[in-house]
Amino acid sequence: MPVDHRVPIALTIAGSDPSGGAGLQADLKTFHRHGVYGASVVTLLTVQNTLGVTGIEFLAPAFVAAQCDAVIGDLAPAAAKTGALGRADIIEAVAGAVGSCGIPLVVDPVMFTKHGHPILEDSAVDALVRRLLPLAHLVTPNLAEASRLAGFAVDSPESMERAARVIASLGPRHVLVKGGHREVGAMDLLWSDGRAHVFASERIASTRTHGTGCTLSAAITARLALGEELVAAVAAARMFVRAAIAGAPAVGHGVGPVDHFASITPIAAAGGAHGR
Ligand code: PXL
Repeated sequence: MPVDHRVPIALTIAGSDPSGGAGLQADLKTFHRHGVYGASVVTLLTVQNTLGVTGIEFLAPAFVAAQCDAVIGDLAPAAAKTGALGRADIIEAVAGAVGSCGIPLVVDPVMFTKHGHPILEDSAVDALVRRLLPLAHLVTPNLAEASRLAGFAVDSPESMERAARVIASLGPRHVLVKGGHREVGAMDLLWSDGRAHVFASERIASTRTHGTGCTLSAAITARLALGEELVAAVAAARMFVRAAIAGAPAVGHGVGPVDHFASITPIAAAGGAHGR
């Protein structure tokens, strides 16, 4: 007999990393670790391992849109995120498919992989800004992405806040500028409802950091699907990624993945405590 219980559902719209550390594979593992049922719409395929990316192939925009429609129409996810989108026409297709569905959308504006391989065509940044950022509940740029979106160098706490304000003016409700690539410490800045929340932590020295950005935005999305409020979700998702970096397993010969088995903080749910 099937058990008739409901499970929170989260959707990722992202690229595939066959080595399993980043992209939609990291998102699904992170959703699962949070007790959330994960669905995934594929936008592009990479040939990739921990040593780098050697190939990329894009799916047809209409095929991406059809996947979104199929999953959203049937499963009604409680939250969604986007990862690597690749090209302007895929962004247009995704924006068209998710625009009217009212699901809180976390946009990870992925532009490059850890090895510096472009995963968003330069010409697609304009489509990202025009079509996707206005739909975003939260956008999560790292320093390089924040610089590109804001149009000036972002390399200090002061410029992170300035960039967050500029990016917020492009339409997203909340902006998380991730400072993890600064050498001096892991400081992230969340611009939310007209004020800055600063999250500062000691930097963890590790070369196993493949997929940290994907894992962070997926953890936030999972927590939103569970009914957690945004600031609490960001704080707890950061802790998950820190634990995942600290416990990263030995996988592959290059920049290895983080530990998707890391412990999660219980959900501080406003609505539905899920208790896993
Ligand atoms: O972490 C960014 C990212 C997103 N999506 C895919 C990736 C990567 C980084 O490697 O491979 C598919």
